[in-house]
Amino acid sequence: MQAFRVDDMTCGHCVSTITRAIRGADKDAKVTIDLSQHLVMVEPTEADAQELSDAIAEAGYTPVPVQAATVVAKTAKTGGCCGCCG
Ligand SMILES: [Cu+2]
Repeated sequence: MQAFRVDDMTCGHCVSTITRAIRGADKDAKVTIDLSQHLVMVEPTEADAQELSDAIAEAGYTPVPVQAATVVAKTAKTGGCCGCCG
């Protein structure tokens, strides 16, 4: 999995633009976006990290590659909970 932090992704419009950009680079990619954490996670089928990053940049955003393992660990830690019951 490839993961990017995109700090200038701020709303649902950005999410759909970025999703479309990634699909343009890799049409069968599985795209998971966490808007609150500004995270874009991609399960690519043919594009590599550089191509995905370029596609996001071409859409007008600033992707910062992050370690997928870090993202998973962080997500696992917070779980599906909003934090209200932690
Ligand atoms: Cu937006």
